[in-house]
Parts: sequence; structure tokens; C-alpha cells
Amino acid sequence: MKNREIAAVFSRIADALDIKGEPAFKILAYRRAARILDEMAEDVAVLAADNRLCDVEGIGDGLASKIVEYLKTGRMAKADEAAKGLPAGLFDLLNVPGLGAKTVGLAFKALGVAGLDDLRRVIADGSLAALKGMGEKKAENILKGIGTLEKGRERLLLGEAAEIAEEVIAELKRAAGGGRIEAAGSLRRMRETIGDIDILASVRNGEAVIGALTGWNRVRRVLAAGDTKASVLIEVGNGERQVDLRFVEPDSFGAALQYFTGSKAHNVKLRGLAKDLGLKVNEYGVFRGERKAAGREETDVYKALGLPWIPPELREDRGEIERAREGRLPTLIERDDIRGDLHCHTTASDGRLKLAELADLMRAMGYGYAAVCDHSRSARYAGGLTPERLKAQGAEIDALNRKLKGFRILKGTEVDILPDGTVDFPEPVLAGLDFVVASVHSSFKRDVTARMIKALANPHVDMIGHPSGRLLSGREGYDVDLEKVIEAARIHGKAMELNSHIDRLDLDDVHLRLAKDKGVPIGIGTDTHGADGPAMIRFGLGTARRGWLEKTDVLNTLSAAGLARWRNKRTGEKRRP
Ligand code: DGT
Ligand code: CA
Ligand code: CA
Ligand code: ZN
Repeated sequence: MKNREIAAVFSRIADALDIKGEPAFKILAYRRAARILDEMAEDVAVLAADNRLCDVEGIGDGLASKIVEYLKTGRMAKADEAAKGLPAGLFDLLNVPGLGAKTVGLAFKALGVAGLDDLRRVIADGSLAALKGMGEKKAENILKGIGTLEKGRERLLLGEAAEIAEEVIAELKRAAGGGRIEAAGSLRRMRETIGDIDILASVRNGEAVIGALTGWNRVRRVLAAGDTKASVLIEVGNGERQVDLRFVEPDSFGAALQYFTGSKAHNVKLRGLAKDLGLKVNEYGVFRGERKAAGREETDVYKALGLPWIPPELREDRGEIERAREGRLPTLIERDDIRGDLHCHTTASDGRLKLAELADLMRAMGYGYAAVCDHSRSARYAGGLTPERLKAQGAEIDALNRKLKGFRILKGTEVDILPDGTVDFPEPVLAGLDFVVASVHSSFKRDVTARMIKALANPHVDMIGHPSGRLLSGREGYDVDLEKVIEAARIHGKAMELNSHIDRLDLDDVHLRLAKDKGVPIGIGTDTHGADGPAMIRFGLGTARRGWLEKTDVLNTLSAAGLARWRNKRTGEKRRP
């Protein structure tokens, strides 16, 4: 699908116009078009072929003809015109948190700033601060923003890395025409961020596979290409990331997979165990003296050490080897255990999917239910619902549910936790809902612990949404004591969210395990806003598994009826003196 590609072109136009100081309404039209395309479920090329582009809300004749132009020619004249005279590096500056297009335009015109290096220079020599309307403080904040941006770029988000790895592995497999090719490293362990992508291959056709890697269209630079190993830098966003490909013999594939999956700490512990048993483990196999005891399959490697196979998500030396020895590994939650999604948005607030579209997508995931949790009125930036609009949505949900068989939309809300710790809807409004997520979206540094604890005491609140508030791309999160909040959830019989969005993965693995140990259920939500949302559950699941979660630790492994029983039981208990 070209949807995303065209969305990127529209965003680029908006950015260019913004830097040039064009009027806001022009810019907004392109931004909106970009968002619509980015999150649209249907293939834009199909819509264009059917002459249905203009049926899409927010796409008029002008935009439609630009889309058609791009589909036909691979270019858009408007994009070239808008970017004319602007150095490419300027666009990257828009990624600096706290640096807007107006300032970028000003720095470009007044000081000739054309990229990050220039920007750092004009901050250092004071010339940026000296510009009209700037000042020391603003310049200082921009410098901080540069730091945040660069830190975020040191590692890829899990979701980004997974997408790249799948794409490249598919290319390599095509070239190999057989054999085994698999991702290892932190990606296989489903870490929330990934330093570099490690791929192992056991193929006959090594030369063709190396050719496919070095010739891949996203490769920017080839660092090494030998008989046993190749490394390339590929383009991601505005940076570069490394992909390492290693070739191994078929009868060592399992051992190599084990070795290069890591983590280093897990491997060190494993080698110690092997030594105690008079064995040696390396990337070629498990050896007793010269005799090779295992190597072809990873399971055999663990078996030779007297262990059951350990799922990659557990391999962090957090007690998994000891537990494996005792035969007490957790039975980690799996995709098929998930019966519904607990956190989705629709067009009623800031989502891109209509209610019926959301229902279709969630049903296609094999679920029995999905809770629509649009924002509440205080989240004005996100089109938060008033009680009246929530009620109207409820009626719409009832009507839709009457038509659906074997699937239900649950009436929910993502209600704002206000600065004073009350929530954004009065109790009678919440009482009519099937599921209530309460989240902090403002005053991140103000009494967040106390506010969340107060929200948990509200009898209608079921779960705290994205409890740490961090963004992996570079936002620190709330000033919150999660241990205390998790304890409050235990006392009130409430759940904590594991938000599957690739920039959140919040709670993280460490706090998930803490919640599990306290018996606090985790609700895995995707925070779906567009068509690509539902599938994000896999990253939530990866994180859940890293947190040692089992089926019984997760709320949405219950059926819709089970979920209702869980809520009722809690209410009943609370009523007892
Ligand atoms: P990353 O890339 O920073 O997200 O993390 P990893 O875990 O993918 O680390 P990476 O790419 O440096 O190495 C991949 C795996 O290879 C690592 O998890 C364990 C193994 N490995 C690499 N170097 C060593 C080493 O010096 N000793 C041991 N035992 N294992 C290593
Ligand atoms: Ca790696
Ligand atoms: Ca590596
Ligand atoms: Zn939220």
C-alpha cells in the first residue's frame, strides 16, 4: 500500500509551508490529509482506481488529484514547489522536542541554520538567543530538546525494529530459496528498544543472500560483506541503524541462535552452569571434551544442560535459569489467550476509525469484545466527549451490538484524572459504562501518585491507563511512585494497564512483574487510534512475557462475561462492611 508513503509526502508539504510561514489553514489541510492516509484501513490506490477518493472525509478535489498524480508518476509537483529553497536538514529540526516551525524558519532566514549541527553552533555562540523573541531560556530548552532527540535515536523502538527485520528477512528468504533465517538479539527477546538488528542465516545460497542484503533499497552503507558475516547501515527516519547478518552451519544453527539471542547476562550464567556440568557452550554447540552434544536446535542446547527451553523474553538473568532448573518456569501468556481489547479510540475523540470499522478490525483479531474508551471532556486537544456525547455514543454502540453476532463493543471511557485527583465524569455517568480506564493527561509533575490512588478509590474506575506516562521516543513520564499505585490497585481490586503502543509499552517489564507478584491484574490495551492499532497487541504481549505474565495474570484473557463478573465481584466486596 502507498498510503503511508503519500502521507509522508503530505506531511513534508505541511512542514515546508510551516517553515515558510504560510497561513495555518493551508498547512492544516495537508496535516489532516497525512493523518487520514496514515491511519486509513483501505488501500488508497484502490480508492483512486474506483474514483472514491473524494468520499473520504477531509480529502477534497485538490488533494485527490495530488494523490492520483503521485500514484501515476511517483512524484507530486506541489511537494517539490513547497520544499524549494529549503535545505533538507531543516525538516529534521522539526523533530527536536520544543522546537517549532516558526523558530526553524527564523533560524534559517536570520542565521542560515540548515541542520542540527548549525543549530548547535548558533546556540553555543549565543546568536540564536540574540534573535528577536528568543532569549537564553528558549535557546537552552532547544538544546535540551536536541539531547532528548539524539538519545531517542540511539535505539529503535521495538515496533520499528520488528518492521524492518520482517522486511529484510523476507528479502533474504526470497534470495535464499530455502534454509533458515531468523532474527536474534534484543529483538527476539522483545526488548522495548533495540540497538541493532541481529539476523542469523543457515542457507546454501550465501552469496545470493549477501547480495540481497547489500542491495536492499533501504541500505545506505555497507560496513562489511564477507563469507560468514555482513553488516549494513540502513536508513530509519532521519538516522541510520545497523543490521548484522551472520551465516552459520546447519548443525550449529540452534547454538548460534541461542548465543546471539542473549542476553549477555543470561549467556554468562548459562556458561557457568555448563562448566559445573563439565560441558562447554559456545555459538557452535554444547561440547563434552571434543564431542558435540547439541547444536542444531535451540531446545537441544538447553536440554544438554539439563534445562527446558527458555522463552527468549525471559532471558535476562532475572531468575529464569534457576526456575528452569527447578522445572518452575512460568507458562507465559500467548496470543491466543487474549479474548478482547481494553483500550480503543474512535472518531468520536481523536481516533481515525468509525465504531463499525473498529468492530470489524477487532473481530478480525479473533476477539469477542473491544472496549471503546474515547477521551473525556477535559482532554480538549483530543476532542474529549461530554456526558451528552458519551450517552449518544452509547446508543450508537447498542445499535451496532444488536447487529453483531459473537462480538460486542463495550461502552467505555478513558476518563481524565484531573489535577485534584477526581475524574472527569461524575459517578452516575461512569455507572452506565462497561469499562473505565482512568489516565493522567495533564499536570505530569503534580501529585500524580496521590491522584492515581484517589482515582483507584473511585468505585467505577477499573484500570489506570499508561501508568508511567513515559514515551520511549523521549518523554520522561510522570513523577509517580508506581509501587504505591500498584499497591492501591491491589487494595481496591483494580487493574493496571499494559499499553501496547510501541512508543509506550507502559507498564514496563519490571513493574509488570511487581504487579503480578502482588496479584494485581494487568489489562493489555492497544490504545488503537487507527487501522494499524489492533495488531500492536503483539508488542504488548512481548512486554507482558518479559514481565513473566501468565494467562491468569491478564484481565483480557477473560471473556466479556468473565470481565463483567470480575467487575461485579469487586463491587460486591466493596459493599461489605
Ligand atoms: P542491543 O542490540 O543493544 O539491543 O542488544 P543485544 O542483546 O541484541 O546485543 P548485541 O547486538 O550486542 O548482541 C547480540 C547478542 O549476542 C547478545 O544479546 C548476546 C550475544 N553476545 C554478543 N556479544 C557477546 C559477548 O561478548 N559475550 C556473550 N556471552 N554474548 C555476546
Ligand atoms: Ca542487537
Ligand atoms: Ca549486534
Ligand atoms: Zn491516554
